[in-house]
Amino acid sequence: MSKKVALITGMAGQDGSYLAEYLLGLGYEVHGIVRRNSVPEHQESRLDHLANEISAHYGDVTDQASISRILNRVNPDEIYNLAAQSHVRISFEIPGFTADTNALGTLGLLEAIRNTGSQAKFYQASSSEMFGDSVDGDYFQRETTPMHPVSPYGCSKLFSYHITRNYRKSYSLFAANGILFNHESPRRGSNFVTSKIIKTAVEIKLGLKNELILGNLDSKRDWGHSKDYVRAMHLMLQHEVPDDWVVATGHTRSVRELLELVFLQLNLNYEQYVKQDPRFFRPEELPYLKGDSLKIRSILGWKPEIGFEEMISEMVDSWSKKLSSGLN
Ligand code: F7E
Repeated sequence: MSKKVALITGMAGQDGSYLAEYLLGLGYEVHGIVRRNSVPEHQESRLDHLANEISAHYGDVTDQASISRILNRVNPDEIYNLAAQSHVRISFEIPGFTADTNALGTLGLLEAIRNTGSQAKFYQASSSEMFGDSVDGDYFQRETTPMHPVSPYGCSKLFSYHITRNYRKSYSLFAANGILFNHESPRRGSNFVTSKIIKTAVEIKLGLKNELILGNLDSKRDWGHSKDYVRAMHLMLQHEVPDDWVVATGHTRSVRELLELVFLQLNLNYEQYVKQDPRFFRPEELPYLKGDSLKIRSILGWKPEIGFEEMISEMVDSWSKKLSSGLN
């Protein structure tokens, strides 16, 4: 039997790199789209170890011609749209770019699928940020919870969520939405709160820094591991019908609890080092996320395998190794 072919947009990101690894392990031929970057070393560092096994194509979801060309060339069975401007606070500073990439980029991909007659199944990386300040009476967010986003990022992702559903119905595309809650790993960018806290705490431990400057410490998030979440993406495209699925751990913790845990692992007291700066607050904050992933657990048999403490230890170890060997 010939190999299944997958195309991943945003392959050089945290999730893209784990998904590429996972699909290679399942015997897929893996293609990915990577954007041009002025520092080539930054472009594919998460993919270096896979360089001989994957095919990387220069392109951009905002460049319709590049997308159609790659689609025709690769002829994928499955497309995973992970390309995005994924930083929520930064989306307030570059709302137009965020909307072009995260919203119109998805529309362009769906149009390319429709126009090229591709039979590919389509995965859209939707986000818990779409819920905004909305939560059900039992303090969970789930597939049926109303969505009231509170950031340009959340608004752009909500457009993509709806256009994916719209193309599913209008043109009978196999187009699925994964509504993923926060997910982290040693490959998480260092300006997201988990990596920022862990990296800086390790720097403090090594005597390289003496303070950690943060924004809101009271917001709560449902943090899982990226490796677990890419398995969920793949499962959604193996189901007989396309649908929308929440992926979450069902536990929520505040940024302050995360701080305590990380500093404790390094035998430090966070209160001696943490300062707050309005620069890192958002014009509108999403205060609370806790996901109910009963649907994907019961229908697709997915469940997370890596616990929160284990993930944090893995990230602390990884940053400790990188920083004590002079890498960062
Ligand atoms: O912030 C607070 C911040 O940037 C988490 C993305 O993957 O998940 C992610 O979005 C919380 C927020 O992630 C700092 O205000 C405090 O309440 O790690 P984050 P996020 O905004 O939740 C969703 C599901 C996505 O889809 C996104 O793509 O931490 N916080 N002080 C801070 N956050 C940052 N980044 N930096 C601080 O200094």
